[in-house]
Amino acid sequence: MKLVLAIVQDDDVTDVIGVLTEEDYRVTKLATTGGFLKSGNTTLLIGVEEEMVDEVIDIIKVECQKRDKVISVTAPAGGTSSPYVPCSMEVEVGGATIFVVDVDKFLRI
Ligand code: 2BA
Repeated sequence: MKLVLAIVQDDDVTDVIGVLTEEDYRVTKLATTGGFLKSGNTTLLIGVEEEMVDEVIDIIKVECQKRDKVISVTAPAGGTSSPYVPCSMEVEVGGATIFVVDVDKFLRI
C-alpha cells in the first residue's frame, strides 16, 4: 500500500476531493501552511493500493491548477531615507506537490 501526500491550493480542494470520493478513494484533508508564502494550503492524505497511485495522480493533475501569486516583500533601498522599500514579487504556485510513500502497515480498527 502507498500513501499519497498531495499539497494543493485551497481553491482546488472542493473539486479534487469531490472527484476522488466519487471514484471511491478515501481522503483525509489537513489544513496546512506553506513555508514560503506563509498562507494556507491543503494537504490531502490518500491511502491506496500501489496500482491505483497513477490514477490518483491523474485526478489531482486534472483538478489542480497552477496560479501566479503576488507577494509583498521588502528590499534594501540603497541610499534613500528608509533602509527598506516595499515591493511585490510574483511566484507560480504549482497545481500540486505530491509525495508517494510506502505504508508499512494499514489498520482500520
Ligand atoms: P510555499 O512554501 O508557500 O511556496 C509557494 C510557492 O512559492 C512555491 O510553489 C514556489 O513557486 C515558491 N517558492 C517556494 N520556496 C521558494 C523559494 N525559496 N524561493 C523562491 N520561490 C519559492 P510550489 O513549489 O508549487 O509549492 C507549493 C507548496 O507546496 C509550498 O507552499 C509548500 O507548502 C509545499 N511544498 C513544495 N515543495 C515542498 C517540499 N519539497 N517539501 C514540503 N512541502 C513542499
